[in-house]
Amino acid sequence: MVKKAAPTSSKPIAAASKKARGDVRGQGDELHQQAGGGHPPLTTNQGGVISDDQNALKVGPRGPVLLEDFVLREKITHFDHERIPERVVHARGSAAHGFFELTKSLKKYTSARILTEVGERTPVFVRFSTVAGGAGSVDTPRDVRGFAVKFYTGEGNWDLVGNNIPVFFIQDAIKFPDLIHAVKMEPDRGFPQAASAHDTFWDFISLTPEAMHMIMWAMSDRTIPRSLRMIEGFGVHTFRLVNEGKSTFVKFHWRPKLGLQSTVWDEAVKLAGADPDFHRRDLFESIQSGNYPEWELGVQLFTEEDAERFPFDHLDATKLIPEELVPLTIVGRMVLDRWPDNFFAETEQVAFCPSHIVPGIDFSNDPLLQGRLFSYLDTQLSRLGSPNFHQLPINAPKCPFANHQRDGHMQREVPKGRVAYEPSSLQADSPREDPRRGFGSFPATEQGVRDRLRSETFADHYSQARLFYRSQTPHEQTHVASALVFELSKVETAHVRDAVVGHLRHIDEALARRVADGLAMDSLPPAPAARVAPIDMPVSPALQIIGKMKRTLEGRVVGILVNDGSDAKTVSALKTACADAGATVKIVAPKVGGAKLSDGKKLVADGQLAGTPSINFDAVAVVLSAQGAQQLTREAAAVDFVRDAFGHLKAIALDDGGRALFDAAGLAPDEGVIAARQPKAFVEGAKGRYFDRESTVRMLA
Ligand code: HDE
Repeated sequence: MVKKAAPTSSKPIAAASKKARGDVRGQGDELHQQAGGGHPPLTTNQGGVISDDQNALKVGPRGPVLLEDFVLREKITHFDHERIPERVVHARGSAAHGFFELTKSLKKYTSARILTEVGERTPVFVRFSTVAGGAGSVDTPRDVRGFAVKFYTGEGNWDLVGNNIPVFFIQDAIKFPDLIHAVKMEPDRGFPQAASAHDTFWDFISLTPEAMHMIMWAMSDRTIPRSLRMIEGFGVHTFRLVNEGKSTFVKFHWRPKLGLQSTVWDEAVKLAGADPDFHRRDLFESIQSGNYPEWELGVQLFTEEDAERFPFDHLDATKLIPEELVPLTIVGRMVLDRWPDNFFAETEQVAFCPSHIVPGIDFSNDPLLQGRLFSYLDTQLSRLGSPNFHQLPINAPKCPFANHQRDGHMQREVPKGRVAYEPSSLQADSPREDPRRGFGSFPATEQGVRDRLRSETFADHYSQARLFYRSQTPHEQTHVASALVFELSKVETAHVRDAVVGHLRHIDEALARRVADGLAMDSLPPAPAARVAPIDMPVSPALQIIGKMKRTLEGRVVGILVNDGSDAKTVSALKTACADAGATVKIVAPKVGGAKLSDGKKLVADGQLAGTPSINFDAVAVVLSAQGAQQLTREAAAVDFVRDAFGHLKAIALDDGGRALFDAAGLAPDEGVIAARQPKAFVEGAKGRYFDRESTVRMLA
């Protein structure tokens, strides 16, 4: 037994005694390996080379650590300060670099170069986010998705900070803190995280009729997207395009090349457990594999006179402009082709502000937008801690920029010269205004009473909610009703549930009845008084997802479940057919090392069965030998693999072994269950979902 030295011995610790115990200096038991290439020396932040980064400076091997150890203190202190406040909303996000390319000039309407020069590419950084959850929350709650684009234009940065839904909950920015306090976790209990299904949210909503249109969108499948690559984006507010003193109103839209697609609710719930990073991983993997996500930029252009004829106010952010009323013109495309090098430096530190605008684009009087113009700069100051956040590489314009702002925390620039003011006469190269090239606000004439007012034209809260609901396919209407039942079933306070159902009566009486029935209400609660009776607008199929879904396997993922003995030819034919149709194919096996197929060769798995449920895929194939199937009927993860794929309305290819597993799951085949020996038929089936199956697997509202 080694005798331990007294830790506080007053005697100097002799080198000889160290040696006797085998204590070593400058290294320990770590197994450093050469990663190839030359490793640069590890240094402190002051550039001093560090000799030992594993052992703190001590008095004797078991003695106290010395305060003098500046290497230890610097490392720990920096670590202690690694976190910055997360965003108060939209805390969880994923982002990527890319470019925007104009395909149609808007020269007639705007002087903004980014919208006038066809073929010119502008670098962009785009961050997608959920709204309510914290930075560490999951990717798939029912929530609005942020869609924030920073264009690094030659005329300065333009931030189009949008969402995947074209309207918003409230009409005036002064209500935003209340909305967010209501949806975030409740202050006394600290839950629920990333969920609107609780009393405070629905209490606020039930007392805020203007939210009803947005509620229809929030309860639709828009808030449970399959992939961030398959969402639309909207600037939401009306903006202006300005050219030679003339203003045209504009709404901005992003349209995904892969089409819109959503999950089904049960899938979204299970994804939260199976892969909390589902959307981030999907975006990362698609970019890393060269399948770059792409969107078209569309604009709706209209004049003041057009706007006067709309049966709603274009300055009200709870209203959209149906495409059937003002068609969309596609003017460009955006491609995301580079994942950030560092999550914190880029995705976390990027600071979007709707007030970042370029000459030729201007704001409207939308009171929600006007409030946002203040909020974002303000929040960046507390989140990033310095008014110099624009100097961070991800935020800095890529065009030259100079002014007389000085100093402040973390100033990175070293301005030269005596002059930090204007007017000045002392320095030839000091920056000056340029009335010709500089931003000029559109000189709109404004007049009115100074008061806390709301326009009478903002008073219709139900017509567009009705428009949205009635424009949906029957399947989508069912999803809205079921989502309302789910959310309100989590609301403990009966009068809040009643109040929400009361509002639904103004939207669609049948919807109100479905939801009331789903909540086992004995009778329909009364509808609240409405200041303006809702009108019936012509339905707008452009508001659907299912009706607009692209039948394609591009950008989708197909999972093939195999086991030892699976037929190699069938697996290979399915793989080829799916890959040829543009899908990514992943092999799932009970063991991650793979399975030995019928040809005696080992097929390496991309995922182990227990950790790779069918929830990860858009369609699945199950190819098993008789013996393999027999084994897997006793494995819950395998039974769930087919049961969930079926329940989530996916195409399923089965060979005889796969069919045995399917039968063991107690399922009855339908047209979406396809013979594995018919890969072409499977590819066709896998291009969509089988919504007609839904009523056979789920009791829906
Ligand atoms: Fe935001 N919003 N918001 N918002 N918002 C923020 O800014 C705010 C609104 C949106 O990926 C915050 O940097 C107010 C509408 C996105 O970094 C904050 C109001 C739309 C992002 C803020 C709104 C959005 C934010 C929090 C009501 C769609 C994430 C962190 C007037 C058009 C950007 C931050 C990113 C983030 C305020 C309403 C989109 C606090 C006051 C409407 C995509 O400034």
